[in-house]
Amino acid sequence: MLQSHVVTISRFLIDAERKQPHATGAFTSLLSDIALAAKVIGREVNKAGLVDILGAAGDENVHGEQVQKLDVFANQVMFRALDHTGLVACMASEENETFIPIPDKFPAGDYVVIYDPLDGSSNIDVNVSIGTIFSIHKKITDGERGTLADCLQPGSRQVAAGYILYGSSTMMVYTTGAGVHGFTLDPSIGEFVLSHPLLRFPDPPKKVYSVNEAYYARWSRGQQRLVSHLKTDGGFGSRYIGSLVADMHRILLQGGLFMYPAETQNPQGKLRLLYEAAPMAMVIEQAGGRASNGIMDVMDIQPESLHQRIPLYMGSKDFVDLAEKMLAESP
Ligand code: AHM
Ligand code: MG
Repeated sequence: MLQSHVVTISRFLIDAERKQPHATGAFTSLLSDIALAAKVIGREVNKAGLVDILGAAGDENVHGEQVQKLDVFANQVMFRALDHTGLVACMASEENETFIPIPDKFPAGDYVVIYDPLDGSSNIDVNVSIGTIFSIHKKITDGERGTLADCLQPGSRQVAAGYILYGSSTMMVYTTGAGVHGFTLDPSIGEFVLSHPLLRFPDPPKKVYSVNEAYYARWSRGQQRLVSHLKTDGGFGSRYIGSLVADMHRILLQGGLFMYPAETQNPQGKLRLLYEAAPMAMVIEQAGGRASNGIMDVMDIQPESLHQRIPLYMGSKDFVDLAEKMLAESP
């Protein structure tokens, strides 16, 4: 029996829509479509360990069907959940080199959806949590259909952003600019239910930093000093999963500092502005934290290309402030 206090994501979205006098329902529909894609991707992620039994990627499974790589599958699911809706002007995906127009056979809409369909996918084989990240903008060009320029907008112009974490449970966390809300998938009813309303970074935060310290020798002097300070005088502990959504989700719930700095082999770091940094930054700021490239707010960076990378410092505000200060002292 459905307990009376259970709030599904659909109900939550409809309640939020009712509070907006001019809402058309488009936005509610868009987020519902993403939630549906998340359930489909989550179902396949949960079966990933069965790949030896059912067939590996590129093989035929026991049913004689071709088995797809999970990140390719997730990319298609996101696209197909949104392409026909008439709500989307164009899309961009970390898996596609160029921006993705809406097929001519479908009407186009006002929203631009940018996503990383399966971030951390190298963790799939070892059963570690992975995630989907999404970012939504309004189209800014005049044409009927979206263009590359519509995708290259700074994070501050996002109208919504969020992520789905495929972990010990599947969670969808998003913001539309009025706080951050988390929903946990109840597999018994197949619904995301509100489990973390109005998420805020804890105060005081847990002193934990999250970085791939194996790159220490390739960091700037400032970055080396920062991490040395955190673990000695700062009294920080360390946790690094190597899966952005999982690392960031932990930091959102407990506090801490996530870093993917510049290093000599990757002078702009590894993570991508549009697919990873900007959407995470919107969630983080809405939860009272900060996201920076070490010099300025991620949300203020004007993207120059679809797959642009940036160094990334995100988490509890005081820790990101400290990182910026120490990086400026010895660049
Ligand atoms: P991907 O987009 O190819 O999956 O790479 C992104 C992932 C992030 O989830 C994670 O924060 C980072 O790569 C880890 O990189 P590294 O192995 O260099 O520490
Ligand atoms: Mg990624």
